[in-house]
Amino acid sequence: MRSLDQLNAKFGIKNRLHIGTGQGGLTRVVITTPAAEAHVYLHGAHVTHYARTGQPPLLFMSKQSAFLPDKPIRGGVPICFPWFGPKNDPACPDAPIHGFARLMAWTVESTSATDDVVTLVLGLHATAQSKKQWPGDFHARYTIVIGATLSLELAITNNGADAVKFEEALHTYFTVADVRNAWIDGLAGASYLDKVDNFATKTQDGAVRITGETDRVYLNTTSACIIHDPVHKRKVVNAKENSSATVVWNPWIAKAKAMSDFGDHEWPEMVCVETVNANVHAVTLAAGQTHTMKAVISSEPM
Ligand code: TA6
Repeated sequence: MRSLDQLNAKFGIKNRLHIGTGQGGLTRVVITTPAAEAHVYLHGAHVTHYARTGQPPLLFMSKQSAFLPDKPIRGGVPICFPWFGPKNDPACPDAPIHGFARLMAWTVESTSATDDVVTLVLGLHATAQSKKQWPGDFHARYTIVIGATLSLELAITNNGADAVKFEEALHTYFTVADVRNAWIDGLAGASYLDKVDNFATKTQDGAVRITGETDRVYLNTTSACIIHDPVHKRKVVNAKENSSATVVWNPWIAKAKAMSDFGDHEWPEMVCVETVNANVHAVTLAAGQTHTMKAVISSEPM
């Protein structure tokens, strides 16, 4: 693996992109543009921070998150791949929740900058270890564009001889001043699986408001979601491409207490609105083909 000096010599961009040591000694890319700043860890290709200049961060990060090579980072944008949730495979009892991509070391494939934006491309290939949990011979390419918006594009290429089926998610944790005062538009009328009610199928009536533990998989929806945060006086938009499901999650009180890497009192400060292909929207990819899913996050005054 390249040293930090070698990485910066090859990929660093003066005043725009620097690769250094972040929390837990993990390698972190710090990106600065006129409109925004961002932090990205090579561990899991994990975007942990994105803030428009002069504004509170748009992404939530738990103050209790682990920063360890064998643990997922709690907050920001975890990448879920090649499955979402538990693997539910008796042959693979140790399979990590949400797949292995967020636990693996990604590599820097390229960097570039214009006056307004910085682009960072990270890559991940199948390994002998990953194939023990999922047989796909894949290459994942994650293109992160930092500017007045945060653009995240996950491209999965099937380099194997057989078709593969996978699930994927950009499991984005958004910051809100108080989730009890926020609401989410964009899902009205959508059908969802309610994971806190035995996966019962329900229909969303109007805006989504968080009044307790919330864990919903909205199906057949390609809509952008708008998180209204009246306290921060801003609307945060999660627009997406090639994603047919959206997950909304807040652990609320009991679940927050049950997570060691999440503060007991942090649940009001966040809501996950996730860009997903899972469940009936799992992706089947023929040999040699590439599937791309994208989320574009932006904010505007309310
Ligand atoms: O996307 C919501 C969810 O599937 C919840 O059920 C909860 O498990 C959350 O993801 C966090 O999962 P994690 O493995 O990151 O603790």
